[in-house]
Amino acid sequence: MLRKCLSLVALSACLLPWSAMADTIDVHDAWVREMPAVAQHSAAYMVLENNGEETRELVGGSSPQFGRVEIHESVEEDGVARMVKQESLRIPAGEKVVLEPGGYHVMLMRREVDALRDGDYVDLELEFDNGARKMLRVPVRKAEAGHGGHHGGHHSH
Ligand SMILES: [Cu+2]
Repeated sequence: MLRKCLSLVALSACLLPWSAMADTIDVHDAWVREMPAVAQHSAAYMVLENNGEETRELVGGSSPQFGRVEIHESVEEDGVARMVKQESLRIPAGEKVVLEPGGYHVMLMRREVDALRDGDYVDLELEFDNGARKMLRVPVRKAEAGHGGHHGGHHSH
């Protein structure tokens, strides 16, 4: 039984009853930026809300559609936008952290499927510091006009 369990899910999920794993993070308004056909990377945005009584940290993620998932923050230095990888993202108890264009985002790297279009979905698993994992089915959308951002690259129109 244990061996079978190990092969299916992470160790932490096997050893803790599901009640103890009850995660206190709610995800709202998640979306993935539509990518140009040639792009290998995109980003997921969302609001993470901590309804628990302890600070939680988002420590990573994975997606079957991408080779690598990282937590990034977009920063601007001397007028140049760039992204800084974060080891984790703190979500204090009772607070919300907003991941949005120009700020924090879940970076989706090395696309392994066909181009993702408005209306498609990205399966994204988020990992937290207490071992909790959260599976999300995140819709792909065109970036809103006016949200310039730096992920989209050059548009042809
Ligand atoms: Cu990024």
